[in-house]
Amino acid sequence: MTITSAHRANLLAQARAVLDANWKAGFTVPALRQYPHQWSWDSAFIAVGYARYDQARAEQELRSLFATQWADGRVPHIVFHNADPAAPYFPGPAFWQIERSPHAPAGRYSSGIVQPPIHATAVRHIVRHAADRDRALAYAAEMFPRLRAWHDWLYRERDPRGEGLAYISHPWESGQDNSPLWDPVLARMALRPEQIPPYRRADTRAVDPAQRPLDSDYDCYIFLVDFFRQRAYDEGRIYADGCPFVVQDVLFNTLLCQAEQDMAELARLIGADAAPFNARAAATAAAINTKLWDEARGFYVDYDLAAGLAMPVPALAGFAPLYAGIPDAGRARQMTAYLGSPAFGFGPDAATGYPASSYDRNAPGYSPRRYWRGPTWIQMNWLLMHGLTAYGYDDLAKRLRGAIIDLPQVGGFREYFDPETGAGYGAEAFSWTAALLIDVLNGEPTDD
Ligand code: 2M8
Repeated sequence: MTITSAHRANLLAQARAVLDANWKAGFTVPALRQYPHQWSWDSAFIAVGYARYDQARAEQELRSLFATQWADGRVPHIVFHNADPAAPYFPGPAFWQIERSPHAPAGRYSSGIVQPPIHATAVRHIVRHAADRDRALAYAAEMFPRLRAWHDWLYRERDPRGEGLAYISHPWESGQDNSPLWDPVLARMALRPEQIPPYRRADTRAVDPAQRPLDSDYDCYIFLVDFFRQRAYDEGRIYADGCPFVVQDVLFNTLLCQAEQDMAELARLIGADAAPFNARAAATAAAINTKLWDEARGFYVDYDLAAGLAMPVPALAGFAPLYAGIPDAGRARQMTAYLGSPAFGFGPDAATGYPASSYDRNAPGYSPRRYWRGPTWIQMNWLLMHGLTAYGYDDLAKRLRGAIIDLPQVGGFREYFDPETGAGYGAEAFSWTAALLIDVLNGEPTDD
């Protein structure tokens, strides 16, 4: 699976054009119509792409995100660069009301929840590929205290029992909004209409509702935001008052574990102490291995802290620990036996489609087009591709790399893809699809 240099140059130009169109003089929106603000983990993936050809933009992308970091260290999942954004997105600043929190930065606007912590990983990537290494090291030193405060917040505010696992308190915090992972937790919430504040969705104007979450999912999302703002985004109160969504998520903690490993490396590069980061990474890896491993199923499962229950749902995210080197070789073998099957779009021939579907194709509630309930996502492929390569599963890694390169050509630079046909769904001209294609193509050999 090699491509000619002319073909590669053409794809790179298309991908850069997507990022140029989404660049807003200082940050990049995930997609112009659907997501017209700055998202936390999107910006990290986008910086990974910029790092390959525009170091200044890569640096600026995360600098602008962290400019709205809260005084307590949290990095909000959306930054609104205007108080009253003209672009329709719901919920906007008027709904989040972050000014209720004493920790929210004055005169800035954001959501009050977070997303997976992959930012230190992105900064390390910027340093690794920097054209100007001295400047990149100065940048790492500039970002280092902010990244540390962010991780400190997660371990301080989201790990009340000191287990080494940070919990998430909203499906949006997982990045996988309507994954079947959350179905049992949301069903248990059993909301009454009077508990849900009035609201109107904006996400189904530009995208077919059949490719988006259900209204009943949105009711839960909005109820939770209301629950948080009523408690001034005070994590202690939110937890003590019985927040119904408290989940120790595999993907989130895997990315935290890898980010702590990357902090250790950044510390070494700038002459700081790496030991505390290595210690936290090891504690989180151990906790993932003890608490979240499901021996019978052969993959990792989330834990519902509110109900005290393991969540054995066959989502692709259950294989994420490969990315941070968490499973031993035996577990990796067990995991790849299932992951590398037609259930996730791997199979003996191309007829099985485009791996890896975000959810087992044979499991109840699978949909090839409804967002996080089956479609293939480029950033999940990118994470797993790295994990599988590190464990020596080169054939599976190659399939994922192939899908990252093929899908934008088959379905366009879309947000997600039909794992069976490659058709593109969701937002058009989607930034991380372009950014991670750029990253992968830079490591791809050409046949001329
Ligand atoms: C999606 O989530 C947002 C809410 O944060 C939404 O649906 O409005 C998710 O796919 C998430 O992972 C992503 O960061 C965001 C922007 O691309 O969109």
